[in-house]
Amino acid sequence: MKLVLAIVNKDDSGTVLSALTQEGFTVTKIATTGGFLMSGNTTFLVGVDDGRLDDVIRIIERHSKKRSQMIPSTTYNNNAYTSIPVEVTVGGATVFVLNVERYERL
Ligand code: 2BA
Repeated sequence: MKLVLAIVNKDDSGTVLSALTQEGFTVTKIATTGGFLMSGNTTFLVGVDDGRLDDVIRIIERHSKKRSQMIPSTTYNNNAYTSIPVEVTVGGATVFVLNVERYERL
């Protein structure tokens, strides 16, 4: 068994969640915050049998879009601070797959 930990843009989280539950996966959704942009994203925990791992990843991939985001960046030059927007590409999804040593529903 594996535990899939997937960080998804919060704008995609509704469609990712619906697709996973429709396909019969058990999902826990956590509201999280990215350390770089400091904006909200969503982390899904999905416990899955090894044989269905690729299905989970494919569903997350299908419903997570890449997007560009402008973020302010400040530089210091000639005794003055200048704010220059920088474009950052976010997503589609960041996925970690962990081995599960034990799974019990008590
Ligand atoms: P954030 O940390 O807010 O990062 C948002 C986006 O900013 C990232 O998109 C990446 O394109 C950019 N970024 C992050 N750190 C950067 C840096 N030091 N310099 C330049 N650009 C940087 P994604 O890679 O799609 O990541 C989206 C979110 O997934 C991240 O939000 C974070 O919450 C999570 N994440 C990504 N990689 C992770 C990792 N190795 N460990 C834990 N969480 C991760």
